Amino acid sequence: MTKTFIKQNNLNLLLCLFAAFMAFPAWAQNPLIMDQFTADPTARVFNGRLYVFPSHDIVPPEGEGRAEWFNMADYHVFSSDNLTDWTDHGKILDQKDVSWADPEAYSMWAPDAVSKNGKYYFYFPTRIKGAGAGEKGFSIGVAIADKPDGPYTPQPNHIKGVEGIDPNVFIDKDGQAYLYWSRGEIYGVKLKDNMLELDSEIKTFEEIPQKGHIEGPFVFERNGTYYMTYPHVANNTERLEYGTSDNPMGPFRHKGVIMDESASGTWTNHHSIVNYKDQWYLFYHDNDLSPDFDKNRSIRADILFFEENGDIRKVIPTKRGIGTTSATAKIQIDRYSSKSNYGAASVFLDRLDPFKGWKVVLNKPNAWVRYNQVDLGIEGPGKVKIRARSLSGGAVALKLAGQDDRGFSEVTIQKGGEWDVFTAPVKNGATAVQDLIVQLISGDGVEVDWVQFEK
Ligand code: FUB
Repeated sequence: MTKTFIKQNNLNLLLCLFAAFMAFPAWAQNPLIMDQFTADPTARVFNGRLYVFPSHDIVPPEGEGRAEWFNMADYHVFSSDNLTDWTDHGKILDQKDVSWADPEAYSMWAPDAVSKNGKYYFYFPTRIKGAGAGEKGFSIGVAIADKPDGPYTPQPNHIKGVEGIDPNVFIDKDGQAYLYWSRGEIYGVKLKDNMLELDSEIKTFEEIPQKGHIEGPFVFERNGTYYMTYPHVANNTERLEYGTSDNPMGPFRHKGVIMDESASGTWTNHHSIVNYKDQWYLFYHDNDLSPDFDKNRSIRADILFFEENGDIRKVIPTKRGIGTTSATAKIQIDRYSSKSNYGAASVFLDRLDPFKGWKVVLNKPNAWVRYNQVDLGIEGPGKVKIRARSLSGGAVALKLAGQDDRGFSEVTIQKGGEWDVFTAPVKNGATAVQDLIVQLISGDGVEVDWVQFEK
């Protein structure tokens, strides 16, 4: 991983310089962001656009930060209006810009952002200057902006009376704002209209599980029910759980699990739940771009459904994620929705550099992967390009879900073993939003990086 770490540091520097001048597009699928580590995503809808405020895990400069631990110096904000194309608006706050914070703590942990009275309030935890180590040294600060993507001006002091991490602000329908946070337990309090000061006694939610680490509260309301959701270690690592109440200050009745422990073994999870264009989504994180170190995380998103009685249906993490992919984009079929249970796998293009992404390996007769929600347009494409390689040569068929013949295109991958782009014509009739299947139809093995359609 050393090479990856050095590359990541250089990349961070370049990104900061670049971001200072312009916003630029990021990637889609899971993980959502492919050019830097991101964690603890809070998704919010402002002015019809979805914004994500994550933490920004980094590998700190030599001799700084804390080895083998979370290291975060700043925050970026990302946004999208189609959940596929993400814009990185660049850095919105740095530990060095916060006068009350330890500028060398690398502890800009999980944030939140809300809008009130035409302003944007960004809540972030970090370590207080001179407070020493450990969660006890943390408080929560606020930075204010006129636009969701900043510039944000931090308040000169942290919120008086708050010690802890993982701020979450919920504004009820009557305009009352509540601040929740964690430090061993979950706490909540009313906020004054200025969004900067406490306006009630602090309540400890003792009804929420007391055994096993708990943090990261996220409260939202749906149909008059208040959902308190949080990561909790019931067994080995954090899983996402929730309780409900008819009052934002509880008591909350424990209801169940939203997402099981991560299959990767990543110890933390941290999430938010948002409704965008009439669909609910769960934003969370895992260690996709850092398989050997779970403190360098990557944000993900998947669709979330409610049962008729208001219960949350468990979310199964996917590679495919959310949003529709244009057929004319490089479709990363290694982020598949499903695959045959034989001869199909997603593996890194370069194990030493996860930021290069993945490829699909098809190496058993008829092995396939399926990638949902590809927009082929009204007229449909005329040609397909595939970046692929095969030692002994082979061919893949492109099919639409439900097509049982050889599909609407067949692409021959010449024998050789070097990566190349292979093209083939596409039959008429492949139009609209469809689920795409890529299937091995001849040869012993083919690796595919991406698929892209053209007119
Ligand atoms: O990102 C640092 C910490 O890890 C967060 O504050 C926690 O919620 C956990 O995700």
